[in-house]
Amino acid sequence: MEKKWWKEAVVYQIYPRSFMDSNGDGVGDLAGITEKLDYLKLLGIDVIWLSPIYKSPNDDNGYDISDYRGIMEEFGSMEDFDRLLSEAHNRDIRIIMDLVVNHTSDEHQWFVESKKSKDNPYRDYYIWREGKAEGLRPNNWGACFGGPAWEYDEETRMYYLHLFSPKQPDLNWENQKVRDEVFEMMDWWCQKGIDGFRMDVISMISKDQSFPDGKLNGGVYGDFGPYAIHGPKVHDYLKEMNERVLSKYDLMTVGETAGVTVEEAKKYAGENEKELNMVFHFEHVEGDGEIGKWTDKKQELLPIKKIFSKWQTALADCAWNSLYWDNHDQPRAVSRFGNDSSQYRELSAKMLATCLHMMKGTPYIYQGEELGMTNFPFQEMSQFRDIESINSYKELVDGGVVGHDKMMSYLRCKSRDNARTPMQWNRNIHAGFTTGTPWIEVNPNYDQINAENEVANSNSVFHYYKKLIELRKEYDIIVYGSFELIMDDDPEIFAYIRRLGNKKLLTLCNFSDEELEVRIPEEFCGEKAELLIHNYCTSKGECENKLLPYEALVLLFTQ
Ligand code: TEU
Ligand code: CA
Repeated sequence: MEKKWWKEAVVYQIYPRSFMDSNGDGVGDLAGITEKLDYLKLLGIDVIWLSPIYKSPNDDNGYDISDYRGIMEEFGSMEDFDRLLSEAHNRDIRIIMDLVVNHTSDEHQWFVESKKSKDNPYRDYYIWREGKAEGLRPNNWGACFGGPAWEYDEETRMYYLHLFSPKQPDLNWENQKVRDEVFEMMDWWCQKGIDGFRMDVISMISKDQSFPDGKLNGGVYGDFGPYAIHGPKVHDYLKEMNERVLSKYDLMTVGETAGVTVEEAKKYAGENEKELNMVFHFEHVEGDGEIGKWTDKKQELLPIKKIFSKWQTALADCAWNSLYWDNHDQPRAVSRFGNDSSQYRELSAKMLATCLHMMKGTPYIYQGEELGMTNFPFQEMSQFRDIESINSYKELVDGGVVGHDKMMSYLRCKSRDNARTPMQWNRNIHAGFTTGTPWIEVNPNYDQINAENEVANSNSVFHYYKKLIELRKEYDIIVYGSFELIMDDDPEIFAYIRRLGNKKLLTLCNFSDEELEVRIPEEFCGEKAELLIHNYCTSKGECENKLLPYEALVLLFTQ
């Protein structure tokens, strides 16, 4: 496998709104990020993925962009961005930008023009269709944040497509001019010296132009999935993007591709496909829902393990994996996959980190994950800011599908706002995130869980992540070794072997709160082993046959 810097890197995702507020307006900003670069350097990460910082009316916290070449006023200015980029580069930290080009904001100048008339030069920048008949939408598709995917416009008496909110109209990628604009804009950022892109819902940019009705699946609206995800021309468009922009620079690219299968991923991220470096699949974070994405049940390990193992094996020689437990759209990893009780929070956060970082692929850390930050104890709807949470409540509770209490339980478990509460820096008011009033409440557990404590305590979750990152730099086998799942059917233990040259790496993780018997494979017994990392302080023999609650360890064998 070819060596690449982005295969050896660890990425840290920043959700700027919630990272650090430098001027007391309650909203995180670019200067705040710059202030914290030394913290990130100490952690040891190589790349920052910046969630959107562009001009935006914030219907979806920046994922609705009104100017791709301007900075959101709340976040600062272009000078602040340039300073952040150069200060990051001074510390050997690269920055990749969120590229949101499936849709724009309805306040983007292109859409403002597009709406004006049927013969406006920007009309075909978006997807306009006549209704099927008077008062009937072009088809039955539903939007991701609730309601129909078509919005009627009085002015020209036509509908425009929005797969997300009505304030996020979909761009028409069929139009060469749209592609030209997007590629020029990307090139402009590359010229500035950025290091790559995370591409928002990039799998949705090509739509079946016959716009057929979707299956209802028991709901009111049809599923656009088969006609708008991995659509007919998506790979042509990405090849064109690669040829015209990506191939001219030394970039890292990762596509957000919900619903992607292994076969499809090989097209997006295959080593010889000339599209992207890697994709985010969603199989381990989706599919647990009872009503849509909503559930309040804990996921079982077995299916998760099978999913990871499938991806590890399937992409082994032909593409590259991304590795993540959470991001700004998902609940907190330790609350979801670990155990956030005071007894097991730290142990299970470290266990999850071990399990993920020792697999093959590029690991992504979501801000606060390195502190073991938890979900938020939401009590009432007024505490939510996320359009998805608020709309889902309206649709499901006001619509009589579930009761208030059940919905609150769903939201506490899966609301995107769990990930969006402010970063917990210290024990000062609002966790040191802001001197003003934070745009969303700070988790009340910040007096115990905060960066200052974590950095000061060498046994913390933070220092554990730091160690994992150091190990990746030291041992090639962690980056390039092959992967083999062992103890396949064990419902509580996630164990695997990596191999490279004369080295073998054994990772053992207990996902339960019980002490478990474990049988270490014969081939390891009696061999000389080095304990690379361990989340308990006790010593460990290589053939020990017990795993303590949430225990995780990594053993290196050299032949
Ligand atoms: O998310 C795309 C996506 O697939 C979401 O529908 C995701 O499944 C959902 O948030 C889970 O609850 C991206 C961004 O990451 C998200 O923040 C944006 O809201 C969305 O695109 C629209 O740009
Ligand atoms: Ca601010």
